[in-house]
Amino acid sequence: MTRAWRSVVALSGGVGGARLMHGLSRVLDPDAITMIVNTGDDFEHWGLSVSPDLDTVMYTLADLAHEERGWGLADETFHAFERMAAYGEDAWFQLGDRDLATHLTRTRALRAGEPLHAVTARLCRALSVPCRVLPMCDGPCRTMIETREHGALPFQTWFVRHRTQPTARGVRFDGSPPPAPGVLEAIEAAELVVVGPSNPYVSIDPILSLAGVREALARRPVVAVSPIIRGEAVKGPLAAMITELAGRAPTAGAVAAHYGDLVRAMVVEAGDEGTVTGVPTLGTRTLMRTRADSARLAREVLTFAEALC
Ligand code: FO1
Repeated sequence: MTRAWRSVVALSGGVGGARLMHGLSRVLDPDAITMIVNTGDDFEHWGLSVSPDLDTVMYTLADLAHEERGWGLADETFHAFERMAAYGEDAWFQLGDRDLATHLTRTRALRAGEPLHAVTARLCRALSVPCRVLPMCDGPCRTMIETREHGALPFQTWFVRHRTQPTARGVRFDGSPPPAPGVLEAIEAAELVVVGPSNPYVSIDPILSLAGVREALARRPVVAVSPIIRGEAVKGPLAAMITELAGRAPTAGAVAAHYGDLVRAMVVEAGDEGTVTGVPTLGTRTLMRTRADSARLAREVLTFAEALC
């Protein structure tokens, strides 16, 4: 990577996106990158406002995340969770004891009228997160999964409680608030936009659904990293969703086709290049198991992008 990037924007949701964001935050100047994070997964649980993708990105960027699981904190206990279960409270979504401090702080702030982007900035500062993290919006925009077996389910109910077993026949977003302050400005000022290896349907499409986002991206160079490797999702239900929702085989090419002319180029697993048509494609090792993997992939994406912009 030779170019000194000054303003890169990364769009992400879920664990894969957070890992690439970690890599980007280590190879770029921290002031040169803005993370725009999905909040479609957000929900109320135990009376608390929970923002899983924001917390996954925050914890990952702060080197506090549970490496193997990808969500929650590495150094964690679940005493409160066990006691809540003993009281007969919902016990299908595991909130750890230290993680609870994040949800309590966010919930109190939101109830006091502090917007989500402001409390996110405050939490990131407290955790020494090195770069700017923006929620896609401050207002509610909740991902709903339309399933054959149970009708419309809130995302976490489908993803965690039902373990994505109900067949996803459609995805919709309840709520159309404006993008959070700074989101459109960051995209418009970006030399490059990187779409992380996240689930396009439930992690990236919520961001694209917000007014002005697609139009702003259309004027910028956008490179997407495939979340599908040799026909499989690294994590989660994406392969089945592509089969059901797109009616085609789950390949990197299916992801590229879903994004359409939004992306100028794709980064895919070596060997998957042939599944993508119509855009320049880089094949490399895209599975990120370690922080070194994330930094290497980030460098390769940026070097590849240099030739495009
Ligand atoms: N995912 C699970 O599969 N089971 C859980 O119990 C769980 C708890 C949890 C707590 C905090 C948090 O920030 C994320 C959590 N996740 C859990 C992941 C969550 O469902 C995310 O939405 C997914 O990682 C997809 O983005």
